[in-house]
Amino acid sequence: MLQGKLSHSFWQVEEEKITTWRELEKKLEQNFGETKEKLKPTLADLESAIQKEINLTPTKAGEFFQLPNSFQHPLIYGDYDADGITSSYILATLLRHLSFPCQLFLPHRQNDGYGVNSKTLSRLKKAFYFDLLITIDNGVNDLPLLENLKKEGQGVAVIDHHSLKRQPSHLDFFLHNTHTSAAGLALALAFYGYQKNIISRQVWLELLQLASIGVLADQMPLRGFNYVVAKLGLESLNREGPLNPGLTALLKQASWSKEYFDEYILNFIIIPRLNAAGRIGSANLALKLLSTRKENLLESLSREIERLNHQRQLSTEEYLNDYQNEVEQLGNFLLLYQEDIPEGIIGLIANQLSQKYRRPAVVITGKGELKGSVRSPAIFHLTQTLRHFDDLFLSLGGHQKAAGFSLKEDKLEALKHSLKNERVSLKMEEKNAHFISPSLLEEKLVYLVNDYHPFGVARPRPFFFLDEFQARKIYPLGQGGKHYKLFLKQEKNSPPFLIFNLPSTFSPSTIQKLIFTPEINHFNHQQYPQFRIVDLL
Ligand SMILES: [Mn+2]
Repeated sequence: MLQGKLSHSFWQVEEEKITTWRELEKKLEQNFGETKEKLKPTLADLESAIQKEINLTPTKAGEFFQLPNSFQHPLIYGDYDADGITSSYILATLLRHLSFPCQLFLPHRQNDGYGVNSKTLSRLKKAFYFDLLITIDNGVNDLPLLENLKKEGQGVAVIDHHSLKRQPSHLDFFLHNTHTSAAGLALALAFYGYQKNIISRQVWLELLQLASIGVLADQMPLRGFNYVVAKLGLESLNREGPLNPGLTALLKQASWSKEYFDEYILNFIIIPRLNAAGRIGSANLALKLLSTRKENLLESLSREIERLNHQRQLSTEEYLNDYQNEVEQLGNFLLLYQEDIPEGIIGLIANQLSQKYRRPAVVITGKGELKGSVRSPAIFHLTQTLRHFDDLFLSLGGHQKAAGFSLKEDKLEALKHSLKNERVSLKMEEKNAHFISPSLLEEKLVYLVNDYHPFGVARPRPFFFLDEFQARKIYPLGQGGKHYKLFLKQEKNSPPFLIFNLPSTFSPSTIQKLIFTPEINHFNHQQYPQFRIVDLL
């Protein structure tokens, strides 16, 4: 999003101008904490990350591969978001290749809630016959219940990445690590399956592609293991195309025809659609889509998911419009409570509000027992801040930028009061921009930066500041006079600069100081290097 003149305080421009390629390469290496040589990870890098970072050794993985010796009927208990769905699929595929076919259950966001509870468990026992319950992407929050189940003679395995309060005792298998997402953990197990020829290369690559989706969906820092998974997954998506037919069907319904895959397609096309199923329908739709190979089902399920995604977008907008006057300002917080907002979209609405007003936003729904979701664009730890009034909540969880809670309705006024008196700073994250000389504005800059893909959490996209821009040629793009392609006067070999949504206070010929990011436009199997202007100073 183009910030226009808003942004002086937002950009942190380096003082020293980069004038040589060597300096630039050093800057990028510093930025990412990696040398250029390490940017092409291999399976050997993945294996060492699995052992060192995920702490999954061959011996430990062996325990998992032994489970079929003790049990006959496994049931996977997953989660309703994109990480929960992809991790459940990866694990189920691995079990199938172990000749240990499993049943799958994903809880319903509204009806069951997150994790395992005794109500859902007794429902499960009636609906399925299983002698081994495998929770994935949940479980560490419900250890007492699960340990009890184990005491009653039931097999229990837990694979989870949420923060652990204490070590479990007497489970049949326990894999826990907070460095990656559940899909990352499932993939680490599948890696040993691939190594032991339990799964073929084709299946391995399909699972790798899906794991890259799960890791990005849960916003894991793209360093070490997560970086290798994301990089190898995207590489395979580009080389082999999507290997999961459900993914192909989903992209077709989304009218995504480009042959090129990057983090944008994962973050903005695939992940919201997988999540939409669990937000306003049932996550089982998305899991079924990934699992089926039947043409008619691929068609009908992907169509239904596309419809749900559209509905999610519309209802987020509708509720925002209908209730914008109901948003209360409480100190530095915004709060919206309406009992009829669907639980699946309160996080999306909180996100929109926090982006629009640049302050933390709380959106609450329900009656009796309320559910809340909080998002913040500012630099402070949201979940830790909310813990200041921990005693108000029935439950509270989350991380720095996002939190979720449940609360008794009679505590709502106390919550409002506490938020109003909570003094959080509204300082926004500054972004770094390297000051660059026009002499480096060549295609080479685009390709150097491109090697560091994918960008994301803990792996920020590089931005550059240019203070002596002069346009040689200006071409309007499309109608409306808002988008332009500009060519630089000083460097004849420079790729074009593109600007979208030029604020009306600027004319393209007067642009002098700008922030841009190098990128490649993939079109018709061709690569077009370009510089996208993201801000004007
Ligand atoms: Mn997860």
